[in-house]
Amino acid sequence: MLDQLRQVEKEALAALEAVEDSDALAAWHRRYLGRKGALTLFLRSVGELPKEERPAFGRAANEAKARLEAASEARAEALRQEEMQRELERGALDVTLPGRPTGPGHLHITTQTLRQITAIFAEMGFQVYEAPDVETDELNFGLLNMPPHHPARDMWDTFWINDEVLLRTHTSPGQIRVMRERYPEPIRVILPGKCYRYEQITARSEHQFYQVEGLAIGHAITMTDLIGTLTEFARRFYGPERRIRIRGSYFPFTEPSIEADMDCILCGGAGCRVCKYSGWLEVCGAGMVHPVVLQNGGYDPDEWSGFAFGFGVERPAMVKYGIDDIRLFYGNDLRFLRQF
Ligand code: FA5
Repeated sequence: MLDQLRQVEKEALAALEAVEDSDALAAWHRRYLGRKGALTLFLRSVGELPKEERPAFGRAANEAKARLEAASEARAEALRQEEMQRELERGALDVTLPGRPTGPGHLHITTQTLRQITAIFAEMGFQVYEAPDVETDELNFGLLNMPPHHPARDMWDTFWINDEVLLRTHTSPGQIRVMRERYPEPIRVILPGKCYRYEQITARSEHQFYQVEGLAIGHAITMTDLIGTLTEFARRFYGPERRIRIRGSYFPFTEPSIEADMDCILCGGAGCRVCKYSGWLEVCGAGMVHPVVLQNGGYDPDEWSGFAFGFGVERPAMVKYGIDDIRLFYGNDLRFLRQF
C-alpha cells in the first residue's frame, strides 16, 4: 500500500508540472485531491488495513496530501506570475505611458484674502505678528480685562483642552503677547490667525474661522488714527468709494469701544438683501486699548495709548465675492474653490 501511495504521489507531482493553466489545475485537483481523487480514496481505504498498519499508513497518506496541496499552491502562484508576464508582453499594461497630469492648484480663497489684507496693512506700516491658536484662559480672557465669571466671557465659548488651556476665541490674546515682547517700543502690528468658537454652524458662522487683529501703541495715538486706518483699509479692500460709519459698542478690552460699518458694496447704501435693507455692512469691532490691558502688556497707560481692531476673514471675503454661505469655504468642493 505504501508503495502504491508513493507511486500516486509521484504521478501527481509529474502531472502538476504539466499543468499550464487554471482549468488544468482545477482538473488536476479533482483528479488527485477531490472527493473522488486518487489520494482521497487512499485515505478512505485506511479502514481496510490491518489495525497495526493503520497509523503509519494514515500518517504517510496525510503527509503526502499536505505535500501535494503545497505543490498545487506553488503551481497556482507560478501560473499567476506567468499570466501577468504574458499580459505585460501583450502590452495590456503599458508602464511607460505617462500618468494623467494633475493641474497646478492655487491658493485657497482664505489665503488669498489674508494676503490681500496683509499687503494693505503692510503699506500702512503694520508688521505681521503670529500668535498661537492654543492659548491659556488668562491670555484669552483674564489679561484682556475679563476675570473669571465676567459676563462678557459668555459671548466667546470655546473648546477647552483642560481647565486652563483652550483654543483661542479671537486673535486678541496676541495683543498681550506682542506688547510683552516689544515693550518699550511703539507697536504697529496685525495678528492674523485661526479662531475657534463653540457655536452653531450656520450660513454665516463656522466653529473655526480666521480673524485679523490690529494693534497700534504709541505716545499720542487717538481714535482719529483708528478711524483713518479702518477707512483706508475699507477703501483699499472693497473699493475707493467706500464710506465708513462708527457706532458705539462694548468690548472689555477697549475703552471706548466702537463698531465700524461701511456702506453696502452691493446697493451703495440704498438697502438690499445683503445689508438686510440697512444700507450698511459691519466691518469690525475696535476701540482704544483699555488702560488695564495696556498695563497687563507692560505699557504705562499714563504715557502710552493705542487702538485695536479685530475682524473676520471669511465674512469680508463673502461680501467682496458675493458668497452666501460660509460653509463653502472648508467644504472642499473644487467647483467652489476653482472660482477664486
Ligand atoms: C472679537 O472677536 C473681538 N476680539 C474683536 C476686537 C478686537 C474688538 C480688538 C476690539 C478690539 P467679535 O466676536 O465680534 O469680536 O468677532 C470679530 C469678527 O470675527 C466678526 O465681525 C466676524 O467677522 C468674525 N467672526 C466671529 N464669529 C465668527 C464665526 N462663528 N464664523 C465666522 N466669523 C466669525
